[in-house]
Amino acid sequence: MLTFYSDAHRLQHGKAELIDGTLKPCFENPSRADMVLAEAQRRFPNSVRQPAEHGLDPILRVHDAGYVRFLETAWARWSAMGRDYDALPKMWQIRRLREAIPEHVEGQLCYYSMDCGTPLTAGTWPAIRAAADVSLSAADRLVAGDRAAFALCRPPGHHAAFDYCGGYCFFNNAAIAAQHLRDKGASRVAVLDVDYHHGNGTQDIFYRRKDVLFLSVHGDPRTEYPFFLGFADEKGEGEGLGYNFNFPLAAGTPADTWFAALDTALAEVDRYAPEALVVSLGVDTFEGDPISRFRLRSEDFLRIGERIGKLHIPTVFCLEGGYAVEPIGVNAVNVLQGFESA
Ligand code: SP5
Ligand code: ZN
Repeated sequence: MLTFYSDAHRLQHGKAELIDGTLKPCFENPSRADMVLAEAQRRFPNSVRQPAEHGLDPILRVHDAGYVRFLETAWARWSAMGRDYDALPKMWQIRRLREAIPEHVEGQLCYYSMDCGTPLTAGTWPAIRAAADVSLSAADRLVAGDRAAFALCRPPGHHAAFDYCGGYCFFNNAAIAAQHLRDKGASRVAVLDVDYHHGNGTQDIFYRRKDVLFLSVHGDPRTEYPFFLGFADEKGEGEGLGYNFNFPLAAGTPADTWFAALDTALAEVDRYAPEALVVSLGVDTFEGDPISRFRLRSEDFLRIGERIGKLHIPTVFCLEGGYAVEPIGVNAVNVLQGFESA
């Protein structure tokens, strides 16, 4: 399968995130994509392509126009105040505070953010535009008739909702690809999220819709980030009721239990019979991940790909999390190879 990749990911290189009470070097950094690209080139020679520019329209199909405009203008407004360091929010519009959007860029940063682990930098805007183009270009391969494509997205996307960023994510690359596939004629699209963390952003975007099925296997939000979404009783709303599936698993869950949940999710995908599948491919389920607590080994990622491949649905893989940098390439590309061998 083809891999879509842009060097522009490097422009998103935050200095620090707030984690465990201190500012630490960002776990989500450019070396992650370097490792995945090197492994994709090694195992699938001559398979890497540049994305095509798609403009803002496909992004505005799933994101709020005010939020997109904020991301486009934020760095210029922040740096105009003489700040040459990354922007991080430090308060939230929590219970009983006013919902009005502030005028000041700092207030807007707080309004449009979910956490303080997602630095907005000088290069965020071009990097997230390129990541969206990467996922859109991969989706275009399915429209052209390919069975699968890999979007090597960075920064990741699945925590980004209709109108907020967080969890290292700004634009929801997987949701943008899923909507694009709908707009190009697929009547039903499924998004399967296997990242360690719940795909709260993707769930948010499609929660009231039945034309996009969302399923997520992830660490139980009672103890794991993002804490405030991802429970099993979130089933969708209105027309979308019955088209959202969450499979929260306790931190420490071993591979066999994880695969049982994956099989239940895959059975739901099969029942829905989508014309296309988007996989939010986080590999932070790996036993060696520094911020996550599942126990998958590198061989297990081959099995994930095999099981998804057995569905025989045209599939876009979008890279999400995975912070054990040395093995991230082997783990991610194992999924692709398992898919191709199925
Ligand atoms: C795309 C993605 O995987 N985003 C994940 C964002 C998670 N950010 C907060 C993680 C907090 C983990 N706390 C455990 C610290 C271990 N020392
Ligand atoms: Zn994750």
